[in-house]
Order: sequence, then structure tokens, then C-alpha cells
Amino acid sequence: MSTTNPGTDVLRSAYQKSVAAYWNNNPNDDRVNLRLGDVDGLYHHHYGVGDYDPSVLEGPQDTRDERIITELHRLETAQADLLLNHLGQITFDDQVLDAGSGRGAVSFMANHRFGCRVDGVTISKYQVGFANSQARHRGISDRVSFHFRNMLDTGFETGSRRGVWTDETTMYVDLFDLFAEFSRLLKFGGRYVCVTGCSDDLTGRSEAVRTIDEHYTCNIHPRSDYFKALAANNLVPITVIDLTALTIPYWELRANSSLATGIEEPFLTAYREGSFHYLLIAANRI
Ligand code: GPP
Ligand code: MG
Repeated sequence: MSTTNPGTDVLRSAYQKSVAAYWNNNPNDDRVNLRLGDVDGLYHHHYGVGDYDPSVLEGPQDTRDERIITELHRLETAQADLLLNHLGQITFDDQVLDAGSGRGAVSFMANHRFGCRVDGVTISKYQVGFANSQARHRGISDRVSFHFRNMLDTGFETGSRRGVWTDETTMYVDLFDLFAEFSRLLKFGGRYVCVTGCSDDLTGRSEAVRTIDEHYTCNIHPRSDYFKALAANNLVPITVIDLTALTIPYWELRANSSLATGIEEPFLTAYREGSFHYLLIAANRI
């Protein structure tokens, strides 16, 4: 049964209200994600992995941007595919949760791949509306739905989920609170997959990491916090992949495009100096 009335008290602190305001402002200030999403209708809110095709930088100048946009989008979709590769055996009858679902792209990819029922939660009403209209447009509203709920207290039934993921959303919340909720939601043997950026424990929070936090109104956690919070909540890391080297080409290409937002150099600096890591963690609920 629900632990709360999920429709009320979704935004519980001044900080959560400021995060919601940031994402609700996206229709007015989104230089990159709508252009990339228009390529094929999957609107991502995460970064990319893998090498880019260098030929996109060559060729006619008037179609250069178009080639780069298509390539950046391909790398972002590859990141989501990689995340879903680690979700384990998911069937049509399973229910999964997209925690911090953005405009819904990873939920749609999961449903397309597994046929499973997907719920996405986000504290941005704008994102809920955008993603639900996408689900309607795709004719899958009965299988994929998005809710204005807080991922720290989703209200979904205990033990109802075979899989849960967060794709670059954990930097907005306390990890102990978050993983307690995921542990509650997951069945025994269920899988949690996290893709995140985290700070290096030895260097501490660098200037570049602080700049990224300011840009997105987030609070990047140290790498060690993930493992402490997982262990405290019966979630056992089964796969850990450092994706840092795999994501650098994405940032190099993005820095080279007219869509660059200014955050590219801090990401490249942080990754190259070793103060920041891009990580995939898959954990089993025991
Ligand atoms: C991706 O969103 C970024 C975040 C959700 C927050 C920060 C992530 C870290 C790994 C630190 P986006 O796709 O909306 O960003 P952008 O508009 O820059 O592409
Ligand atoms: Mg983006």
C-alpha cells in the first residue's frame, strides 16, 4: 500500500522548490535537449558515452550542426541503452521505476525493450506533462505513466518493483534517504541501476565540480557516499563501471558545437584532472 498520499507535500523544502523551479523553467531555457530530442522523439536529460564519428566535424558547414546534434543524440541514447543493459531480467509482467524521469526517454526505451510497466516520478510538473503527452502520442499511456511525486517518498507499493534506476538524478537528494526508499520498493533480488557523476574522495570538491553544482542547482556527492548508502540499505553493488573515459568524447564534441551551454569546459576539466568521475553502479536488493 502507499506510504503517503503522494499527491500532497511533494516539495518539502526550499531546496526542493528551487530544483523544481529550475526544471520547470526548461521550456524557456533549454538550449540543447529539445534540439537533440527532435532527432527521433526521445528527449534525454543525461549525457553520452562512446566515441563520436569524427567525420561529423567535416563536410558542408551549413549542415555541420545537424550532424553534430544527431551524433550527440546517438551517444546519449547509447548511455541509456547501457543503463538498461544492467537492469537484469525484466519481463512484460514486471513493474519498474524511473526515479527522476525528466522528459521520459529512458522510460520509453525500457518499455520498448522489455514490454514492462513503467512509472516515472519527477518533482517538475512541466516534465510530468511533457512525458505523459509523449506517452499518449506513442499510444502507451496504459503501460508508461509519469507522476508528480518525490523520489524520496514515491507512495508506490512496498516490494512492487523488479527494477529501479536513476539516470543523473541522485545529485539532487540525500543518498541514504533515496536508497532507503528504493530498498523498500524493490523485490528481493530486484536490481537498482545508477548512472551518476560523483566527486573524487581524495581531491575533494574541486572548483570545476562546484561550478557544475551551481549550473544545475545540484549537490554532487563524493563517490564513497554511494557505496555507504547502498550498503546501509541492503543494496549490494554487482557491477561498477567507471565511464569517465567513455564520456569525455561526448563533451569534446558538445564543446565543438553551436549548442554548447558553457558547462562543457568544467566537465572536461573535472574529468581530466580526476576530481570527478562518471559512474554506473548496478546493485542487487538482498
Ligand atoms: C543532465 O541534464 C544533468 C543533470 C540532470 C544534472 C547534473 C548531472 C551530473 C552528472 C552532475 P540535461 O540533459 O538537462 O543537461 P544539459 O541541458 O546541459 O544537456
Ligand atoms: Mg542534455
